Amino acid sequence: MKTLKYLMGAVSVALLAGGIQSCKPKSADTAISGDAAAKTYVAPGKYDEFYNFVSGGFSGQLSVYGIPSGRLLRVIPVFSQDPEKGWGFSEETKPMLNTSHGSVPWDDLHHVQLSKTNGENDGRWVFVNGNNTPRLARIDLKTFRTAEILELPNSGGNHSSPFITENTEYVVAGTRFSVPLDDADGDVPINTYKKNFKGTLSFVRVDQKDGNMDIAFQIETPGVNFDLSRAGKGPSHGWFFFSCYNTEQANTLLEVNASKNDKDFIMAVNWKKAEEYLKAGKGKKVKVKYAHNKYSEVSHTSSSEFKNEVIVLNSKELKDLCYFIPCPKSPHGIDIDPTGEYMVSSGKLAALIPVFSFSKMIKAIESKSFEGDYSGIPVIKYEAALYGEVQKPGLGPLHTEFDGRGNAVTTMFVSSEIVKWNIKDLKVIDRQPVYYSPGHLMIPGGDSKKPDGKYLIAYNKITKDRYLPTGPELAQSAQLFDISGDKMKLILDFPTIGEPHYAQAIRADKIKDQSIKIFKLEENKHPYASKGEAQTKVMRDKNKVHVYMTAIRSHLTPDNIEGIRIGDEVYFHLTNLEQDWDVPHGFAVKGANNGELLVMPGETQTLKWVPDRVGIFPIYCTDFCSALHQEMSGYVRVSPAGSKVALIGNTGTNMPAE
Ligand code: K7E
Ligand code: CUA
Repeated sequence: MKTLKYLMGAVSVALLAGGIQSCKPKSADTAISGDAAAKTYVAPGKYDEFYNFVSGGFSGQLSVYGIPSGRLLRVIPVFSQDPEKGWGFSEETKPMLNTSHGSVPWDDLHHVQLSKTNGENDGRWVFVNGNNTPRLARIDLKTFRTAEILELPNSGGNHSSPFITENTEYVVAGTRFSVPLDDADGDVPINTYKKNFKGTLSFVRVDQKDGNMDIAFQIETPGVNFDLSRAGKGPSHGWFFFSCYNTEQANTLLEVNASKNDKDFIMAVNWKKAEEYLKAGKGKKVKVKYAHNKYSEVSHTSSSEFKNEVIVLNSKELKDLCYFIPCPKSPHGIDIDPTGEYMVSSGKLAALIPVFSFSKMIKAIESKSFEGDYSGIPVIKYEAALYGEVQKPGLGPLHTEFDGRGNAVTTMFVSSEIVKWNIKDLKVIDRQPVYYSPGHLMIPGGDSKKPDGKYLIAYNKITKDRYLPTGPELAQSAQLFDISGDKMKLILDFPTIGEPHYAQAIRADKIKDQSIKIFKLEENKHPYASKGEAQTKVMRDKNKVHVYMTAIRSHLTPDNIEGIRIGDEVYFHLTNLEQDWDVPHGFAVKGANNGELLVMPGETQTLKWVPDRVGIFPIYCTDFCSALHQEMSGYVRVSPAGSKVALIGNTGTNMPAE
């Protein structure tokens, strides 16, 4: 971010010299309207109007906030182990973090996409991206849990991801960093970037019944950096648009070397055409290795499958598949308005916002209004695709959302403001300061055909003086605006977890009634489930000991276990027998190296424990479940290797004293 500021220094000096106002934020107090508290107050016992799904950035998780209250409702673990939920610690969830590199228990999550039907949020799933070790995840909105994680081969930095088509046909992911493809010899000098490095765009098919993802095909592109993308909709359905930077193909000191070209590109991809090429067998099979992890809410277990092939279409060889549109200057985003006709791109180093017209782009392609090609791909003339430019919008435009009333709102990173402008006449209507340096912004449904233009949230990168100091690190600040009137009004600040990038929100009534409350015990297909205390037991299989255990208020069965020996691997398979909403039980054993469990009603989860010394080890429930929660405990006796102590597991029956 320092880099951007440094570069923007030059731009802003030039702008100031030209008489354009630099928009220093006013003081915080002046920006708040008098009725703000009433607008965000959700009385105790009342529900919020929207669920807001917010990326957790470097935390690798997704958080859910109620809007307008800004209350944190839940953190959904996705790409990182989570001690609050046991995610990645239980034997059942460990496979979800598998990749071709082994277990990767921490990633960087940037973008959030609600599933869509007819271009509107439908409340089935949320898709998110793992930015570092390229992965996509699908979260099921019945359970608010991660149901599937798919690794992406031939990718390095899964940033322009995950963006979805109008009916969730595809989840699409473009690589940020170009790299040699996985089947090429990657042991090449870095300065052979231009020759050896390639980009890829992955089109991942989504099964409409169960949401399962599968890589349908990838498109190999020239080596540039893909930053963000959006699907067309309505008239532009069938096309996908990606913003690209580093068209200079620099491999070092990108802050200078990738900022040389006056224009970079938007890449327009005709994915309907790609489907035709795929059908016609024009793809090339490429050897790769990637993990595909799925969680089942029936067996309460997950599994990893390793796959080793993808089909790649070549953007250079296959005609009419990809086109470039020049776009000033290192664009960070591309956003398509609700009608599907206007494409807004924000060059973060540009002093204007270009708006492209889909219909003009199609005409330009038909009439071959090209200015040449880039690595064999036609480059459409800028003016031929341009609808117009928003002049003097502010400094450092990044991301745009739409209010459904013909307006767009764009974040200005450098001038720390959000700017509302009209899509038709491209005139700025309103600008409001934010504190400070906004990245993404979010209007519920703001990327869909039907935005819910009542609220807007700016996700700011720099918090500085907004909250009480908490040492060198401060929670990132989100700011809620009422945008129902002509002027956008700041009504709430709230802190977020991790660094929020994109977020999406949906009306609560589209989700809340489908949210499940318990897992039905009789439907539990976990191989080690105990569906009643009568089914609990302790079984030895060589050095593996399986403890079939249950939890119900307020005891564990068994709670006295003997006959464990040094050298054993002990598996505690804990089934929560409760069939009541919101009564989890937890499990912990002293000395366990890999954490604890948290088990939902009707569910079974497993903790693996390898005792390292002889002695008595307490076990207990970690979730304060009842008045006698403190009594919900027991002991495990560990004896030396070769000991003759009998293997037993009891609750409430004492053996005769020795
Ligand atoms: Cu933060 Cu979408 Cu990764 Cu812009 S990106 S801010
Ligand atoms: Cu169960 Cu505390």
